[in-house]
Amino acid sequence: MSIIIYSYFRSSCSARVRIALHLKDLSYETVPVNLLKGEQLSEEHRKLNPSGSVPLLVINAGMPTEFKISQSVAALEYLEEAFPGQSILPPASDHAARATVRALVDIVCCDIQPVTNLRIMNRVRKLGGVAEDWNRELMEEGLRAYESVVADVAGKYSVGDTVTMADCCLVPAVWNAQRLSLDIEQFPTISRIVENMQRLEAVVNAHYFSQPDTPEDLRSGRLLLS
Ligand SMILES: N[C@@H](CCC(=O)N[C@@H](CS)C(=O)NCC(=O)O)C(=O)O
Repeated sequence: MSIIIYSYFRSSCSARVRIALHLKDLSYETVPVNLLKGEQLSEEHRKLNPSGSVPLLVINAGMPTEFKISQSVAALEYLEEAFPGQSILPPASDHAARATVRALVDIVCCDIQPVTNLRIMNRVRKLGGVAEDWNRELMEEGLRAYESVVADVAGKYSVGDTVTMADCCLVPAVWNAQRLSLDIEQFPTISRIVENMQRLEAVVNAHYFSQPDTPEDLRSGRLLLS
């Protein structure tokens, strides 16, 4: 079996899936798609992923069973179901905890990322707006909601003391917010969770600045295991 991820080093949606792949100790190949060059919108990429985005996960379990997953949350759910290893959801019997994890995933993946995506930033600019301000405000609002939920349920990570897919989604969202100089310390629980996550090898390996397509001048900013 082989796993290929079409990915861009600084894509938060790709990083979610990379973190999960590493947590589950799965080896994979990266095919870089340069979002700044618009490669995601090429006919060739759209044939693979009609949404014109990354990540795209291609699972080849031997012909003719190759299949593609073109949405990152579906990819996380697939990895959880298909590969036992380290679980990224609470036990199936804990319905409440699973629902909380999924609600947190949705805060990031429905309320924050889609409205701050590159294609939206480009549209905001076209309409005369300042895309960075737009993004900062929406990220702050979304992370505030995340903080209120985790303030009640977090342990070492977002829901208790075990890493879940919520954490896989949170960490890259915070990296993006930090890039726009959003003060993350205003969210003490999120700050603690991210600090704990960044101690994991899986997160270090999935970091923006350690990818095959990371430009040389950014590699020195990669996370290091502490
Ligand atoms: N709902 C999709 C969103 C994917 C997405 O928007 N990916 C971003 C990178 S994080 C992208 O490819 N953006 C390119 C663009 O906006 O043109 C998922 O979760 O996979």
